[in-house]
Amino acid sequence: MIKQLLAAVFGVALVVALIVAVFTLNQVRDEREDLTVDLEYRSALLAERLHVGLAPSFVTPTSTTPEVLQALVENLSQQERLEGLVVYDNKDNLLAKSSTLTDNLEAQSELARTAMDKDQAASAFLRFQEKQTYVLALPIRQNARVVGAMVILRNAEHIEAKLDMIWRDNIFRLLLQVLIFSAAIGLIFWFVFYKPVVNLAESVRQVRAGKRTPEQQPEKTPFLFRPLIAEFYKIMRSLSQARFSAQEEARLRLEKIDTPWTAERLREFVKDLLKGREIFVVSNREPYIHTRDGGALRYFVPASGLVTAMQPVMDATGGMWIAHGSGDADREVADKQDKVAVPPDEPKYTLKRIWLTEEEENGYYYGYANEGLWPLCHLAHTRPTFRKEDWEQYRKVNGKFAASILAEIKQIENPLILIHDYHFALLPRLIKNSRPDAQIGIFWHIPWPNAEAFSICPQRKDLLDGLLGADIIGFQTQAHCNNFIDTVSKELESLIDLEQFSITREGHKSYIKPFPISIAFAGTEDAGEEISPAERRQFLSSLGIESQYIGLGVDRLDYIKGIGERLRAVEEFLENNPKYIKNFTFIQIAPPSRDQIPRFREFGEEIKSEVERINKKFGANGWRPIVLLNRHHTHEELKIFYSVANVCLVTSLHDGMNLVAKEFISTRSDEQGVLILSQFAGASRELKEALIVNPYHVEAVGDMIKTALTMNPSEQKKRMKRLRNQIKTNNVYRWSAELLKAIVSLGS
Ligand code: ADQ
Repeated sequence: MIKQLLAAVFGVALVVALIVAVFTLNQVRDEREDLTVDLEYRSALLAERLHVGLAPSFVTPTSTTPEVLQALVENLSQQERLEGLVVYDNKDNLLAKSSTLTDNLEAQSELARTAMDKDQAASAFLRFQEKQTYVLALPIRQNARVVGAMVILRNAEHIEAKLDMIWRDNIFRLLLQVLIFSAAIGLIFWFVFYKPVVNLAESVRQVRAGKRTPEQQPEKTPFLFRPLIAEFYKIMRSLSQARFSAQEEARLRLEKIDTPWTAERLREFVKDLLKGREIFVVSNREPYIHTRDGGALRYFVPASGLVTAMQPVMDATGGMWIAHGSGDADREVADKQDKVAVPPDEPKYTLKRIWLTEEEENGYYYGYANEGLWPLCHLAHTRPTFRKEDWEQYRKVNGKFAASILAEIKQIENPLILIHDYHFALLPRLIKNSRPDAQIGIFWHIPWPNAEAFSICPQRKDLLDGLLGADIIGFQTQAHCNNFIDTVSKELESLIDLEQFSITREGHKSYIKPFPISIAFAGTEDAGEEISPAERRQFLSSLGIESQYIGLGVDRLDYIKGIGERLRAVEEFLENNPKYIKNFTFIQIAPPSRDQIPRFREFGEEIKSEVERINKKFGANGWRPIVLLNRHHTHEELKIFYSVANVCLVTSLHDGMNLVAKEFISTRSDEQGVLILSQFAGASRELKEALIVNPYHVEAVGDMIKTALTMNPSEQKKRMKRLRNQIKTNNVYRWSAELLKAIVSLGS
């Protein structure tokens, strides 16, 4: 807006300046002419008078001595206040000159000669003795014969001074005009355009946010915008009606269980379920991260299924999300209580940020959570590291989050709290001890290992006790629930009910239930996603790929994802099926993850050198069997990769669920493409129509790539259809609904 205003002011200033310049040039030209004519006229009269005084000195035989002539010249020059007077005889000899003339008189004598030759006055403006000077030469006649010449020099400085003054005055006037015009434009812009547009935008925003219904168009609207505002009010009323109908429809749909879950349906469901109660969500990663990008304040939503799952719930309840403030501009936008209203463009709920010191983040997040619990829960043969100092930080940070939550729920009866993931195993107990009336659920996104594997953890009893402070402990699969029950029975004194799948400890009962997480796919948003063969070719050639067959892997660069095994399976496949050489390319998207941790960094290096090794082995004539892309890709970008792949490989060594498998399926509205899926990913329990593999069995995975690439289109279609139906029915909106229903229905 400011830019447009400045441009308008600049434009007007330019036009005014041009007009003033043309006008001033004219004025200066006229003024110069007038002043010159005046000077010439006065000089001519003066010259006549001087001629009378000087002519007698030329009577021959001369009676005037050079001294007398000199005295006469000095005298006349002073009398008439001349810059100087010079007298020549008709042979160009200088006879006398005023003593004030010190510079070279070449130009003057030239002018005198011209005057004598032509027998008429000659004049010029000259810069002489650093002054603008008017020089007039006149022939001196005796009896109609030219006997000499006199040259008068007159000061002409006043002409330039006058012209300078005209320029100065006009420039001053110009500045004044620009100032007045700018102020006028600014005021007009503000009151006639900006204010009405801002008011209109605010009305539209409020209607869009559902904060008010569009009443009649206000009587007093600026004349200029009247037609536009009338149209806007019509659109707003339609929007409001459409929203009302959508809500009604969603409410009706709640009754029918066979329709897919959508964000709208979830919103309505949650409103109905919670009846005005607010929800408190806790996670390590925040849903909005603010950063400074070269001076500009920006925010982004981190790529995670969690935000998709929770956003409609938060929209509906207007609750609070408590998370670690990790953005470099997070503090700037938070208020004194560390809170910020989000989504930033259309606030619906509160994000409360918890600040962690570097020591806390290193110990709690990188140390205990990611070097301890992550490898402990994933059976991927990376040894967990349990450092005493990390554990202390983990406890401290869980305590810090607990204190913050307890302060927020102080005034709320039966507060509803949903905690996410392995970063907060101690939190349910810390809250429950202070607030037994709180309804607490925790969802463990990663696998729960078997009891024996878990038993190596020195802090296992504290972790289990911490988790058992929750009313509901959710896992991705039934197998993880079973492992958890076994672990508790082995480690803690408690009462286990296998009918209800509950654990009672010190009088408090926790239910253990599977809630397989999913993605937003509702099966209605897929129209138009298909990619034509020409677009596919063009996209691939932009990556330097000419192959006909494409394999794809999309993972964080994490040792649990089985990327190394997958690359060796590709190697095996090419070795056994040489006709695919130059005809098949495997694209691996793997941006670095948690690379402050040495094992994660080393893993990145291992993958890079594996790719180099295999590419060296098979690569020829510009073709490489593996293309490794290690920058972060947005979900939109990933969709294109999913669409062009003939086969997608998800070969995790162990994985809670794996959303990449589901995202690949949701993108394939063409019902083509094959998913190869690890039996150790939670997703394999639901996605039965995928080609299920043991990722450690590299040869078998290699053979499965061949099976996938040779699968006929009708078989692909049959499998993909079933896979898509499975995700459509069990999408993330349903996941949120089931989880909340379970927590709420238990009571405290
Ligand atoms: P993650 O281990 O991070 O999550 P996953 O479920 O595969 O694994 O992916 C999460 C999201 O990150 C997906 O939306 C995916 O698109 C995105 N993603 C993954 N790799 C990416 C890449 N290379 N570039 C861009 N985006 C990428 C943890 C558990 C999982 C569990 C989820 C959700 O480890 O088992 O499924 O939480 O509960």
